[in-house]
Amino acid sequence: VTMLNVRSIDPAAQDLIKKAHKDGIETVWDRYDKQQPQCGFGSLGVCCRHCIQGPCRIDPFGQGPDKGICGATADVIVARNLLRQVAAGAAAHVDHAYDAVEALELAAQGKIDYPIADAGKLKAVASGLGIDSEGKEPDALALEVVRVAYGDMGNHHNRPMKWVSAHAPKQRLEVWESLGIIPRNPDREIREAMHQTTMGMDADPVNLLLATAKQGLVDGYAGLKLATDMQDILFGTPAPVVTEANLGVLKEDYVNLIVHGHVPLLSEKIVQWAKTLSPEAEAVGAKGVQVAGICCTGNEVLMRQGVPLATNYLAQELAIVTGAVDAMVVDVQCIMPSLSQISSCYHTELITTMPIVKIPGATHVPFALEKADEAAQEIVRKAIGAYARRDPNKVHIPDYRAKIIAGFSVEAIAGALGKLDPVQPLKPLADNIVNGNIVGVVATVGCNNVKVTQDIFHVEMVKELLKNNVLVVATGCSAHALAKAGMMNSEGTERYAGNTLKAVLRAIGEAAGLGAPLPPVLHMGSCVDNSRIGDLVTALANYLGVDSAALPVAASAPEPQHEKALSIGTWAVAMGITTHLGVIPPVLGSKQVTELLTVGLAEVIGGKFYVETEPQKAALGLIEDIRKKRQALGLDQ
Ligand code: NFS
Ligand code: SF4
Repeated sequence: VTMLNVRSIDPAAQDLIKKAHKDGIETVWDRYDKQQPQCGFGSLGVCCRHCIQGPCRIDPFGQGPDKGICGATADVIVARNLLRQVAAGAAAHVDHAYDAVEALELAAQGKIDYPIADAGKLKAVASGLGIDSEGKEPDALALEVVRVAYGDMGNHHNRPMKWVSAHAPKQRLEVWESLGIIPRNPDREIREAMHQTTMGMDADPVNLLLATAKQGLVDGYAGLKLATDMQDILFGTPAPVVTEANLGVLKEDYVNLIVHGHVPLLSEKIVQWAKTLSPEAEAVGAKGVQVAGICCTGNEVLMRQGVPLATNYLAQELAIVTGAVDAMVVDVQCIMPSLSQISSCYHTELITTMPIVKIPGATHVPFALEKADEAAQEIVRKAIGAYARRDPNKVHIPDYRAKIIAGFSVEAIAGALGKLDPVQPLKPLADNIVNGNIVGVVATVGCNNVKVTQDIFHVEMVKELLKNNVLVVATGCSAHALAKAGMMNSEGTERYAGNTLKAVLRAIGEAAGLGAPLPPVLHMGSCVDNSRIGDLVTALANYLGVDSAALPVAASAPEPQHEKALSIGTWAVAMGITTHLGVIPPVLGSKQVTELLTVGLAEVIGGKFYVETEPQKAALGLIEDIRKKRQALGLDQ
């Protein structure tokens, strides 16, 4: 889906790509061109470097070697590579979640300056885990919750993780149990995946794919769900906020500070200190400090603090090309190393913060929970200091921004629906799905990928879904794309939603007191917040008394790039959900693995991957899948 010579459909990005060329800046698209042609073996997943007798590669045309030196076939090599990728994605999310658990522990012990913001969520999480919160102070209760989380992280027995058994749909637990894929302890499972895929281990593609499915569950519960729960307790459960998206949110007369990465532990502090230190910005002639977000850290502070979105993954470099970004602070994941070279061409201070993410050329301000306020102040002051060095001749802020309503946690959705039915808040949604006003729900998630014209797949596919009365919920860089395209506001409902969907969104909007329809795409947060989508699916399944695999619900990562997108997708498939990918992952070198992922898996686990590289076709394919599920439930004749 690359439109000839079009790198992006985002007008701000288009504008800045031109400026990058004028300024002599090399971007991700230029480097992509220099990589052409990309290796065919790698693209098909048939190269192996798991031991140093290799590298080995299989000839996909059947004329050269059909086995690696040790005898591994294409099926084995592809399946092993996939398992490692999914395990790496899960590792990133589990590491993120672990940091959040640690933060909650230290907060509850009073050792760090992070007050527990949401005692209500704490109680809800505790009760989900079977902990009685009666008469307990939040700090004491939080420590009990933390103990369960650490219990999962350090579980040395063969019992299932509590975070899984407490939160998964009941029918799903039975399916996973029968397949033997319920995780015990995330670190152990990830370690086992590395072991299982090293030289001379598992040579059974089916067994390797089941292990991959298990990693999906590690990701979904020990990563996404755990991280979101901890972060909501610490920083609050999102509620609707109104702001704007796209690089036009940067302001010429303000200090512009961008937060980029994934973990809100530091960015929450930065948002707070940017307000407090605003007088210092005024002292250097700026009107204040404007914070804006890139990637999932951006989504986190958007959802809870209403901070505007700057842009998504593929345009991170272009933010600096505006010449108006005084500082960009990064934490973990999806951070292009090129940011350092590009910021050196402008006045931008690039600041790394984490011990496992250092980039030569960037300033490193070490972040530790115990000294979070100090680090945040230092970073805001660096941004203010850089403002004076800004070169007005290099500044160009493209004047594009779209109004957005975000903050749709499950709690917020239930709150809005509760205006229609306070006793059973899910009933209005379920009823409208059952009667067909809402044909189904599709979650669009994941990244941008340089192989696809930026944002085009997200936007074009979602247009088609909305037109066909499918409600869309979004997270990650997909949410950014749809926000920038004007699909997260009430005008978007009038413009894009089919008639019956529009009527439902109008009714909910009126009842919720918005005075306008609910947006047709609900922003549910960052990539770890895919747990919120999981919670919504679980709640709907429980409400209707069916397996999540039976629901008229589908998922899509239209432009996936990261291993995390694969691990999230694997979790969705394990939930029994058909999961579309708009970019082909490196598996086509094995017929058997490809067949299992797209067909065979469905027989055992209920969900499957669906690959389609054309947006309209993908939308129609997902709708067809949803229609089949409706029929099976007896909703459509
Ligand atoms: Ni998700 Fe978020 Fe974006 Fe992809 Fe990267 S930011 S965790 S991985 S690129 S959506
Ligand atoms: Fe080659 Fe086997 Fe070693 Fe892989 S593990 S590099 S296929 S010999």
